[in-house]
Amino acid sequence: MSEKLKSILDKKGPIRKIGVIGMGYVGIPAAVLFADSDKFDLVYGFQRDSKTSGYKIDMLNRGESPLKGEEPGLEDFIKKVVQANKFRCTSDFSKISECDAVTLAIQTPFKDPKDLIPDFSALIEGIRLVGQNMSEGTLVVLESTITPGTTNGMARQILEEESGMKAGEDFALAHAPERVMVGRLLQNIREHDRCVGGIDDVSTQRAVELYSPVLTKGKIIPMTATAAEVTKTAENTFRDLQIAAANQLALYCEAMGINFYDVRAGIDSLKGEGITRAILWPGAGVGGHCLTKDTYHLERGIKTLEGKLDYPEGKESIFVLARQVNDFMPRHMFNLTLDALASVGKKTCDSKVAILGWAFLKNSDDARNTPAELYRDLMLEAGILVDVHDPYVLDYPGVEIGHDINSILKNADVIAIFAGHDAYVEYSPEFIKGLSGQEHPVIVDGRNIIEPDAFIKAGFIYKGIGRGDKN
Ligand code: SAJ
Repeated sequence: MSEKLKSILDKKGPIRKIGVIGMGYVGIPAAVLFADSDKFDLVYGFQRDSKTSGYKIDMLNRGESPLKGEEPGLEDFIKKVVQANKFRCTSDFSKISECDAVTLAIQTPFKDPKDLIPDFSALIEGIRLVGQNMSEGTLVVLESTITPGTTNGMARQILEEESGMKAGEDFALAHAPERVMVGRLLQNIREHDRCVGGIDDVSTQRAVELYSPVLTKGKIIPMTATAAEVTKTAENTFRDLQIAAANQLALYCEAMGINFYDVRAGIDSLKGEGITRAILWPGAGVGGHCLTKDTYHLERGIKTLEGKLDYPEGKESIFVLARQVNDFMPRHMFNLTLDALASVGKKTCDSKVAILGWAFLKNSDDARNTPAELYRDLMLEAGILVDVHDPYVLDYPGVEIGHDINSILKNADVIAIFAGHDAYVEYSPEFIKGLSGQEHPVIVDGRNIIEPDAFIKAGFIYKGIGRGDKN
């Protein structure tokens, strides 16, 4: 326990001013919830005034949300805290010096998963800006999902270099990983338990002071910074593993000519004490900014912490294998599509595919690492025309996103469902067939949202993930 840091914080008093770096899916809801708490006086949302994201600064200061998907309550909250003058968005990072606590919610993608090389450039730039501007006694919190060992390693080092101060003595440092999902950002922050891990007890306690006021149902789970890093990367890795298990079982069910969903209901029926089971859902693939990379952060943690791992010799990590199974699913959608086209004697070069749903999650505008991209690339390579529809995703680099379903479905030989948006559930076989103009259009359901028999009765060639009974 650093008495020095404790006395600095005691003199400084409670946290009143907060800085949140990174106005994205994590930073915006976090900032407005801090601002809405009467424990805190003012929250700065720090955003670089860049070509791609600078527009967010004025939007937020006008009380508008830059996030396009369904985010219940977020826009009202932004308006409320802006009108109450408790939240300001700025690109003036020198204001960090006024803050008692600064959180970083910046993307941590991987440059090359195979060699476990992360792209920490944006995070490092953010940490440098904090180090250059922070004052004595500031609490710095990393909310981004990071490789175990990063808080006490790289982050600490950069902050000490840039500030000339010592972590755990002159300033506090912690990791409090975000656990938000698009579509439920505010709810997740308030209702999920929050793991808070300091590099020392004083830092942990200061971070507990920061997060407690925003939790409604959730409770704080204090731990060490490294334990918090492993908790976050592992919980996403386990989710990815459970999805991979469902996908593998679905592929098996297809091969055996049975319905995965019957099997799932069967397995799910085993109830009772001591029986834990989470059979998740197979599908067209796993996208997003989290499950697609956190496994690699966990794997890299062993190296970063120079851990001595005892594991079956020459055997692949089941976590990495799970990644490969989930990354295979868009290719499986491609294989199902080719099988279906062949069954109606259609050549790929004369065919058109309509992809329904570019977002990686239903009813969201978030298309990061969307599984639909690999499928589209494979189709184009095979000489097939591809049109893409999504009601939420406005645009995407290198891909034209259509918003008029009539023109997207027009003359489509294949309809491939990649996101289960509510709008798509409403479309009847007659509506889709009418627009496709085909006698036997192909429909490939990657999210199990349509009723196979209704489409088969209407003359469709149906393919569905896990539907060995109908494919
Ligand atoms: N998916 C399936 N089958 C399933 C569940 C999901 O194929 O049964 C697919 C989805 O379609 C999507 C991808 O996986 O393409 C990811 O979906 P998700 O529901 O995991 O959404 P994320 O990645 O936004 O949220 C996860 C969550 N992690 C856990 O539940 C352990 C969320 O709580 C985290 O906050 C989030 O990652 C994050 O930010 O880390």
